[in-house]
Amino acid sequence: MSTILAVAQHGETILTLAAAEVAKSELNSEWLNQLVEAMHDTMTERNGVGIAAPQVYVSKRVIIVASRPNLRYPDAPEMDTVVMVNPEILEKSEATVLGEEGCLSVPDERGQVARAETIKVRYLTLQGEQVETIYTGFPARIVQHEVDHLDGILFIQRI
Ligand code: K1U
Ligand code: ZN
Repeated sequence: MSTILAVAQHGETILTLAAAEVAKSELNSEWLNQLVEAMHDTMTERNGVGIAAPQVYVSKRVIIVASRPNLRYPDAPEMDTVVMVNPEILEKSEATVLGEEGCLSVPDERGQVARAETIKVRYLTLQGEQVETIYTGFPARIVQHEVDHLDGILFIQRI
């Protein structure tokens, strides 16, 4: 059974807050696994390529990144879905690229946003394993957009 959650919309306070870190005691927990499953179902139902917990009214530092080729980014890599707990962008390339973004919380608006082309990110898996990885291009854009949600920033503030 899939669980589709309501998505917070531009203007709602939850989207302006800095989300709280997930505590060690919450890793591997039933509630965190259920939250991520429901976020995944909601993202898929809305045809998104990413989602952040504050968008479903949970002010915690959890994001999902799910790059796939699309009309705007036909060359985007098809990634296995990545769940990131407490993600931190450790490094950003000086080089930036302009690219179109949309947002499940800002319906009917699209805009060109400059983002670092390459980033190094550190995060925890749902099991608490620490991962460091480098993303470039569209996946890097999605991570930056989703981490912005954790800091209370929407893409329209970057246009
Ligand atoms: O966080 C969100 O609101 C989801 C958002 C993620 C995102 C899209 C594009 C660039 C960065 C981050 C979406 O999935 S919007 C819908 C979408 O699939 C899409 C929109 C514009 C360009 C490419 C894809
Ligand atoms: Zn968004």
